[in-house]
Amino acid sequence: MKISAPHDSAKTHVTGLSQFIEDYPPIRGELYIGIATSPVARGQLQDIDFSEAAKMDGVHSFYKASDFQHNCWGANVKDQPILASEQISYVGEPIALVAAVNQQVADRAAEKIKLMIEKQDAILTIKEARRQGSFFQEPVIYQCGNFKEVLEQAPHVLEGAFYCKGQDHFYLESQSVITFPDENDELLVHSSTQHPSEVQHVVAHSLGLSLNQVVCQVKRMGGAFGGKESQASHYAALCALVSHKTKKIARLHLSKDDDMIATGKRHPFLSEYRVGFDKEGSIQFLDVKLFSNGGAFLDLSAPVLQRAMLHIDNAYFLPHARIAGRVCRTNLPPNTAFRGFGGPQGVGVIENIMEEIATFLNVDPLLIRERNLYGTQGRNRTHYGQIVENNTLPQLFSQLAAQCQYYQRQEDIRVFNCKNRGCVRGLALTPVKFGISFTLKHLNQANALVNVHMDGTVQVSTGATEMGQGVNIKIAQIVADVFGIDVNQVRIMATSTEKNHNTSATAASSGSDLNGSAAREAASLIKRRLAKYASYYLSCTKQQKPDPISSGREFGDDSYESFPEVCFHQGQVFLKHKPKEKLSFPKLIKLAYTNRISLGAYGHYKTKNIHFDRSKGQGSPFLYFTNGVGASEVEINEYTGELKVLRVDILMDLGRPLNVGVDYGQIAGGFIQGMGWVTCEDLHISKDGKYLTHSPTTYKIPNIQDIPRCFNIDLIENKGNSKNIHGSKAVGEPPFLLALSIWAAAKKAVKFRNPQRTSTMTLPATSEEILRLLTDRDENYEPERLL
Ligand code: LUZ
Ligand code: MOS
Repeated sequence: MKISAPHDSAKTHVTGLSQFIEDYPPIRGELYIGIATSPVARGQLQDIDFSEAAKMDGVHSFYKASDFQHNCWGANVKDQPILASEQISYVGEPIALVAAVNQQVADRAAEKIKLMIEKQDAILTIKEARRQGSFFQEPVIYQCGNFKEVLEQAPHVLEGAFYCKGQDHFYLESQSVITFPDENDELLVHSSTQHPSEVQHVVAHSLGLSLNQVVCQVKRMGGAFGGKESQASHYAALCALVSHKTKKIARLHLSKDDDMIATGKRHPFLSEYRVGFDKEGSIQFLDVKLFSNGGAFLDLSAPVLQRAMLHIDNAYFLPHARIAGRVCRTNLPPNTAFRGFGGPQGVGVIENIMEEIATFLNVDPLLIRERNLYGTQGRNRTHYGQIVENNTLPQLFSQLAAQCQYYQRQEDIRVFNCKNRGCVRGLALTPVKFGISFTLKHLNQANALVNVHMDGTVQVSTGATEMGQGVNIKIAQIVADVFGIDVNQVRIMATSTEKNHNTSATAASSGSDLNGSAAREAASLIKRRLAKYASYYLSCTKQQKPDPISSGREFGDDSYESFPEVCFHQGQVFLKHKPKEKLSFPKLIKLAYTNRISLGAYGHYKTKNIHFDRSKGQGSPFLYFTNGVGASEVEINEYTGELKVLRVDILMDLGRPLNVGVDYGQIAGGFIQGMGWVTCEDLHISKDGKYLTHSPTTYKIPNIQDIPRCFNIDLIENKGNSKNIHGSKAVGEPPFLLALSIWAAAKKAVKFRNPQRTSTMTLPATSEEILRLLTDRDENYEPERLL
C-alpha cells in the first residue's frame, strides 16, 4: 500500500479551485436569508413586528416558529426550538427569518425586525447553575473498587479543583447551506455538515416531510472539528424552510461574527477532586465530580460528559474510583462536540493531579506518571472495566523520555531558572490514551457503495465527510489496494444520503476506520466476482478463450468462494502460477461487463465486540486505544506573562498508518489546536451573556509565530493492532490531548517562581492568568466565575 499518497484536495486547495458551498455562483431567483436573533440571554418573546423590515426593497418574505411543522430538534433529545417562539434561551438564538434578493438586504431587513422581549435573569456559569440547581438530567456516577474503605487508609489525600474553559471551533468556513426545492416537496440540501443523515432527518422532521423526500449532499467542509457534528442541522432547517415555502433556491451563510456569537463551543468544565496516594505517589483512589456548562439545550452534552468520565484515567491505573458528572443548564448557546469530545476536559483533571502529587512529594512529575501508568495483568483494567490490551504506553514513555533527554533538560532548566530573572522555563511530558469508537454502540456502523466503470476507474461513496482531515484519500487507498490498482484510478464522490443511508457523523476519530472498512467490504465483493471470471478466463488456452458474446457460460452470481490463485497487482490481473499471461484491469472490467457481471457493490461494516452499560458505567466501549506522548518546553516572560513554546517532541502509536503524510498533518494540526486551547484561546462573555470574543480581533488562535521552533513528530512501529483496518489506528482527536503537556509545562514554570499559587491555575494558561499567579495580584480572584 502506498502510504503517503497526497491529500486528494491538496492541489485544488492551494490553487483555490476547491468548491465550498459559498462558491456556488449566484442562481437566478434564489433567496438569501437574514436571521433576527435574540439580543438577550433569557427572556419571554412577546411579539415580532415585521412592518419596518417589510418596507425595504428586495425583501421577499418572513418566517417565524409557527411556519415549521415541528419546531424542535436535538442530537439526542429534541429539546431545542429551531426558531424560538416563547422562551428565549441564549444570545444569538434564531427567532425570525427574512428572505431577500441578496445578502445585504437580508441582513439589513433582519436588523429591522422588531423583537419585543421581556428580559429575565440569565444563568451563565457553572457556579450559578449549581447555586440555582439548573441541570440537565440526573447525575451520572461510575464506580470501581472499594472506594469507601481505601478512603480512610490512604496515607496522603489531596483535594482541589480544576478549572477548564471552553474553546471556539474557529473553522474557516462558517455554517453554510443551500437548499434546492424540487417537485412533490422534494428537497436537495447542500450543507457544510459532518452529519448529512442528521441534516436530512432534522430538515424532514421540521417540515413534516418523509425522509425519502430529502437528500443531503456534502462535498467538503472548510474545517469542522465537531462544530458541524450536530449544529449544522439547525441552520439547514432554517434554510430548508424558506425553500420549502417559496419553492425557490435558498442560501444561508453565517458571517464569522454571527457564527461565533450564536453557535456552541467546547464545554467548560469545573472538576472537584479528591485523590488518595501512597508515599511513592501511587494513586489509591480518585473521587471526582465533574460539572460541565452545557448551555441552553442538551445537544451532545450527555455523551461529551460521558467521554470526559471515561477518560478521567487518561493513561493511569485507578484501583478505586468514584467519578460523578452532571451537565449544567445555562443561557449560553448549546455547547457541543469539539475534537476530543470531553476527553481533553477529563484528561486535564488527572494530568493536573499528577503535577499536584509531584509537588506534594517533591519529585519529578514524570516519576509519578510512570508509577501510575497502565501495565500488564492486575494493572490493566480501566475504571469502567475495559482491559487495556496491546499497551504501548510504557514503551512510548521510556522512548520519548530518552529521545528528548527529559531528565537532563529538567536539570538544565533548573539551572537556567536559578540564573535568570525575568524569564522562567518549564518542561512536562504527558500521555494520551484515547478510546476509539462511538460510545453509543449503534453508531459504530457504516456503509459504502463502490462502482467500477468501463475504463477500470472506480467511484466510491461512503457516509464519511471530508473536512480536510484526509478521510477521502485513506478510503481511496484502501479500495485501490483491494483491486491492486493505482490510487489515482479511485475517486471518492461527494457524500450524499441518496447513496449512503442512515450514516453516523464523521466523528469520534472513526471516519476512516468505519467507512474505510465498509468500502473494503464492497470492493472485495466486486473483486471476488472478477476473480471468479479471471480464474476461468486465464486458465483457458488461447484457442479455448471464450467469446463473451456467444459464450453460454454465466458468471453473474455472487460468490463467497475466494480465488487465491488470482493476483490483482499494479493494475494487472494474472494467475500466480502463470504470471506471464496478464490481463490489464480495464480489460478485465470490459470482459466482465460483457459477461454481465455486476461491477457495483454495497458494503456494510459494524465494529465487533464493543458494549457499554450506561447505567452501571461498565463495559468495553472502545475497539482499541490510540496512544501517544508529548514533551513540551515553554518559556515565560515574567514581566508580561507571555508564553513561548520552545520545543515539542511527540511520539505516537498509530499502529500501521494508512497514510503517514496525512497522519503527520493530523498530529501537528491537532496538537497546535490543543495548544490554542491550553494557552491563548480565551472566550469572554459579557455580563448579559453575549460572547465578546467573536472574531479574530478578540479571539486569538495560534498563528505561525506561535508554532514551536523545534517540533519533532515521530511514530513507533506497532504491528499488534489487528482489530482495525490494515492494522491502522485513528488519529483525528488523540494528538489534541497531548497539548496538555504545554499546560503542565507552564504550570511547572510558574511553580518555580511562586510555588504557593499554582494549584488553581486555570486552563487556558493565558498571559493574564500567568501574570496573576506570578504577581500575587487579585487576591479575591475566583476562577469559577469564568466557567
Ligand atoms: N460523537 C459521538 C463523538 O456522538 N459520540 C462519541 O463517542 C464521540 N466521540 C468523539 C467525538 N465525537
Ligand atoms: Mo467529533 S468532536 O465531531 O469527532
